Amino acid sequence: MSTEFDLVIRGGRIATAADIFDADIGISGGVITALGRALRSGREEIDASGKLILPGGVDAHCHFDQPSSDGSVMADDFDSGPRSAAFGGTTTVIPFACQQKGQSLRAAIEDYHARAEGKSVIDYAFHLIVTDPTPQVLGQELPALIREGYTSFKVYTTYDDLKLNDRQIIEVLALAKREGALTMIHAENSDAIAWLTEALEQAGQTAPRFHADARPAIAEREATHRAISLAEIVDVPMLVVHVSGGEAMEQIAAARAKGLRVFAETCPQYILLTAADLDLEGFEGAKHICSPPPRDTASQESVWRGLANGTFQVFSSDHAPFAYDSKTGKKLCGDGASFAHVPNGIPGVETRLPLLFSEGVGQRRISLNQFVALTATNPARLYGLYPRKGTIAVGTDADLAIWDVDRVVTVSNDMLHHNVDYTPYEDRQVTGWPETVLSRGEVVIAGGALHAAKGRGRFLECGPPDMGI
Ligand code: DUC
Ligand code: ZN
Ligand code: ZN
Repeated sequence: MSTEFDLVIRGGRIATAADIFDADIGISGGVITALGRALRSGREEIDASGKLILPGGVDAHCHFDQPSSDGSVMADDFDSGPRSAAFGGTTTVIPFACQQKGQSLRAAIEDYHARAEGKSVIDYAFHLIVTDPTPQVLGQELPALIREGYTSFKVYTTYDDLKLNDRQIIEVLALAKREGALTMIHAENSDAIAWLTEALEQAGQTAPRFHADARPAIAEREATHRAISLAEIVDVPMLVVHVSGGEAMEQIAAARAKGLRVFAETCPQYILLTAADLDLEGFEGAKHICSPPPRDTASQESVWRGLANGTFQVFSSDHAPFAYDSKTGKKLCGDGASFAHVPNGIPGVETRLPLLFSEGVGQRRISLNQFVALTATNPARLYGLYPRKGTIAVGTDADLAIWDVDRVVTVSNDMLHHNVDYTPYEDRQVTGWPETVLSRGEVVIAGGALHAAKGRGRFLECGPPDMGI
């Protein structure tokens, strides 16, 4: 038997959520088998001197090939979405398998497995979206699926085809408590949004920018407070997704100060965009319609503070890819349609890590260790994939991103690999880019090109959430 490693990555600087150290990485069988200096040879070697080696990112909130009741079609499927993620330094994605009302959860999971089969270039797991928590779903299907590796699920307080009422949310939270799963919540007050939308449309205020007025921070704050209260009544941890600013953050911070285990996620759009980005020439603002909407510069500062002070545990993309110039995307109901008929969501799976690295670590708003925790380690822990994913240690999957921290890149949609016809971050300059990306020891991205086969990514069964972070 050869004593050589399959691969040695030599001379790099490694950062995890806890440490920064210089070491070679020995990889065999797709797993890190040694960390140390002057490791023996590998059948293949990568010279990483002068580079930074980070755990591959874990993007715990992205949508691929998810149908909507409005007939919109996502531009990315399980081929283009994960490939785009890999080009941006992410090696694990956790998209959603969304139950349609009236559909069994089992059927939803089978549907999404069929959509993903043979497509993804990196490993993937699924969160469920529970839209129809019938006694059958709560009593049998969900407990069985949790045991099979689907240990997290999202519930909505808004969108008619997705939302649950408070009683249903309580039932789902109680199930999560009984079975040791993690509930993620989209918190916006549906009735307030409906009333505001109607009033705006009646006044003829239908341009994309009015989307932000229809979904104000107060509506997010109220629903966040209510969701936290429901979780407190049930006495179970919960995670609030895509938090947009200070109003909702105050609710989360207050809950945590009381000792409640409320976790929180934020996304690039809440540190880099504002509602002003919805107010572009013509219909162009539709490119930035997502929910909750981006707020103002004070909100951006609040989110940065929350990333630095531990209010947020997770930084995800919420990649929800709708093409702009398309009858199945942002222009579903025509160029100039009311904001209320524009599919919600923006792309960002490839730009998530470089944007946070540059604006966060580069501008000294967060530490390098915090960057790794927010983008890889914490999501891996919360969603039951740690330590296999989300860190660099002996015994873990060799999912690695080798960064050139000095590389200056001007983001443009031409250089990205998603199937969307725009990026919200066009012309933004970043410093630092993941150059070489490995998944289970296999080079997936190098030299700006894809080196791995479509479909090599494996489905990951998630274990119990580790909520001790
Ligand atoms: N919620 C999401 O999680 N993603 C896109 C749009 C939305 O409302
Ligand atoms: Zn949501
Ligand atoms: Zn989302």
